[in-house]
Amino acid sequence: MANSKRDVHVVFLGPTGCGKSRLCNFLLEDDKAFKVNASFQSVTKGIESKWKSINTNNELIAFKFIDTQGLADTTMTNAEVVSTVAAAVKQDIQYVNYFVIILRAGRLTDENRNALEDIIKAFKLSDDERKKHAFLLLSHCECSNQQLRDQYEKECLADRTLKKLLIVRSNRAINFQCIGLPQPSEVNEWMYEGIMKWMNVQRKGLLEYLSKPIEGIRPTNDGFFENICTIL
Ligand SMILES: Nc1nc2c(ncn2[C@@H]2O[C@H](COP(=O)(O)OP(=O)(O)OP(=O)(O)O)[C@@H](O)[C@H]2O)c(=O)[nH]1
Ligand SMILES: [Mg+2]
Repeated sequence: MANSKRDVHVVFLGPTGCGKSRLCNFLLEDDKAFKVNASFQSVTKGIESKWKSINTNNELIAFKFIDTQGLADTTMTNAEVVSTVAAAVKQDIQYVNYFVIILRAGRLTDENRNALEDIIKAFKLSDDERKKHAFLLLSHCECSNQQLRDQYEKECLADRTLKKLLIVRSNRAINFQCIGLPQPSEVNEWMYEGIMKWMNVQRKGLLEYLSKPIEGIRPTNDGFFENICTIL
């Protein structure tokens, strides 16, 4: 039995098709929770959210995962998407514990860079205090070995946009992770076992990070939420 209970609200943001809905479904352990599709236009519209409770270290954590509409889409400007998403998030929850920013590993296109700059600006994520609420994930890394994942991390730390989000300790980005979440039905049968195993390792690592209360945060304007979250 858990001794205490805590709500953790996590908002997933990123360019269209980067894998936000796929990641939410994976964390929810429900492939049908949110619609996932390879499409040029944003599949998710506005926001969608779902709860999942997880018992860790004598604490029951009720996660609210908030999937959002992708930026850099062909039908709406980034400014329109950001304001639609921000308004919907504010209506849905009173505070955000973590903003998970997802990007497909590989070269950063101008469109995706602009989308990230707009996200960082809209939610003030380059601010030293707010950065503690940001987590950068590179998706589509299921075939990348440790050396390549380390190289991606270095490239992100050197990138003029991505480095604004990252918290660095001993030359490592602590709020960063590479993930690979192909649909199990599409995985090459020779690689299936290994990829499935790695997926479970990733789920555990990410949920552990998101479960940790954020330390050193100044109380927010009303003090009601103490030091674990931020007001939008
Ligand atoms: N191989 C691989 N495919 C992935 C990964 N993440 C997502 N995909 C696939 O990429 C496509 C787009 O994923 P979605 O989760 O729908 O992307 P999204 O960010 O929610 O897109 P929008 O809702 O349009 O903004 C789907 O076909 C997913 O199965 C990954 O890490 N590896
Ligand atoms: Mg989606």
